[in-house]
Amino acid sequence: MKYVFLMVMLFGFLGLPAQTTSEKAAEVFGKPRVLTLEVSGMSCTGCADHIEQALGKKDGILEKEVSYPKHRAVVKYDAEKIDEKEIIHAIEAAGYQARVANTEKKSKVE
Ligand SMILES: [Cu+2]
Repeated sequence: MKYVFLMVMLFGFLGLPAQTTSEKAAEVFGKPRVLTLEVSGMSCTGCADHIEQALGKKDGILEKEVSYPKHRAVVKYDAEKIDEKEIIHAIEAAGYQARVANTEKKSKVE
């Protein structure tokens, strides 16, 4: 039981500076948010690269990771510069379909 307590202490200690860092990032980047999209229309890993390039040209995209096998795109963006609609539109303009994945939308299920 002492060991568990020690682990909690350790995680608490490690978690604190991580939070401070993300708060600092918020000041620099505005409002960073993460969007997970289900992407259809990809037929190879080249398609995933193509979408990443298209997203890279958009202002406000902080990080992007497109997976062909998972049919998924995870985009970190600055909500003050770009919104979900524009991100989806950029993917559609590149020739694919995208919609918000259910994973982080639990509140909408209620
Ligand atoms: Cu392809």
